Amino acid sequence: MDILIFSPDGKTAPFETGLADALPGARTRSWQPGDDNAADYLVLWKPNAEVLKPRERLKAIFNMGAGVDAVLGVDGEGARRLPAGVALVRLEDAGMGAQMVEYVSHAVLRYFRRLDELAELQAQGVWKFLKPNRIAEFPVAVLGFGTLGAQVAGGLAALGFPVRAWSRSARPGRENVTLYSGADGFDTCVSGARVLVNLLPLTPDTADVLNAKLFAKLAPGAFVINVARGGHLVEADLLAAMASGQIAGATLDVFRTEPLPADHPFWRQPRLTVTPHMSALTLREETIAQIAGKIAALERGEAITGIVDIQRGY
Ligand code: NDP
Ligand code: OXD
Repeated sequence: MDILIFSPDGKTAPFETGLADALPGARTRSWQPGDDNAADYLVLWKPNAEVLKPRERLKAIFNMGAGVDAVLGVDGEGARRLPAGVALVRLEDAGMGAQMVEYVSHAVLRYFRRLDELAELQAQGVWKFLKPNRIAEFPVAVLGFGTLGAQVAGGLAALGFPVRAWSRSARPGRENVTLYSGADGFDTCVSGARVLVNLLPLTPDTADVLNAKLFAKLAPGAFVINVARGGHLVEADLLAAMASGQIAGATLDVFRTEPLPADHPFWRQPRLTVTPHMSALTLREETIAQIAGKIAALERGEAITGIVDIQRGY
C-alpha cells in the first residue's frame, strides 16, 4: 500500500514515519513536484492542483484538518478537480475539541467578567467597581453544532451560560443547549445574543455569514468570536459595528489573508484580540492515529466516518 503525503510547508517527514509505523507494510512518501505515480491514499493539507491530479489505485484522500475549504474551494472549483469517485475524509476532533472549548471559554469569560475593561482601568491606575453581568441574562449563540461546535456549546452550558446553537439539520440539542436550524431558526438563535461564536465550515452557504445584518440582530454591545474561517467574516462590517458600539469587541483566530498583513486595521483595534490560527491545532499523534485507523478500516473493507459530502461542502 502506498501513502502519498503533502503539506505546503514541506513538514511531512514525521507523518511519513508515523503512518509507516502505524501501518506495517505501508510505503509512505512525501510528494515532490512531478510525482504523478500511483498511490492508494493521499494525506494532505492545502493541496495544489498537481497533487490532486487523478492517480492510479487512489482510494481515499485524507485532509489533515477539520475544514476542507482549502481542498474544495469556497465556490466549489476545487471539488471539480477532485478525482471522481474518491472519498475525501476530514479530521474528526483528533484533540481539537478540547482546545476549542478552552479557547472559546476563555474568550467568553474574559468578556463576561469585564476583564478587558478592568485591565484598561488598571492601566489608568483607577480603582473602580464594575457592575457584574448576570450569567442567566447572558445568552451565547454558537453557529455550527458539529464535532467542535457541540463541544464548545456544551462547555459554555456547563459554565452556566444559556446557550443556543445553529445547525443545518433539525435535531434535538443537548443538555442546556437549545438547537435551531434553517433561516427562521437562525434569527431566533442569534437575536439578542450577548456573544456570538462561529464554528461553521466555510461553504458557499456560509461565506460572509458574519455581516452587518447579523451584528444588528445581536444585543447592543455584543462580542464576536470567530474560530472557523476568515471567509465567514465581512471585515469592514465588523469594523463599522465596533465603531458604532453595536459590537463591543471580538476575538479572531482566522482571517481572509493569513498571516494577517502587517498593515491590517485589526492589529490596531484595542478591543480586538488577534491570534494566529491556533485556537485548535492539528495534533500530530492524534492525527496519525486517526488517519491510520481509518486506512486500516478501509483496507478491511469497513465503513469509516468523516467522509465529506462534496455537494454540501463539509
Ligand atoms: P462539522 O462538519 O462537524 O460541523 C459543522 C456544523 O456546521 C454542523 O453542525 C453543520 O450542520 C453546520 N452547518 C454547516 N453548514 C451549515 C449551514 N449552511 N447552515 C447551518 N448549519 C450549517 O465541523 P467541525 O465542527 O469539525 O469544524 C467546524 C469548522 O471549524 C471547520 O470547518 C473549520 O473551518 C474550523 N476549524 C478551525 C480551527 C482553528 O484552529 N481555527 C481548527 C479546526 C476547525 P449539521 O450538523 O446539520 O450538519
Ligand atoms: C482545521 C484547522 O480545519 O486547523 O483543522 O483550521
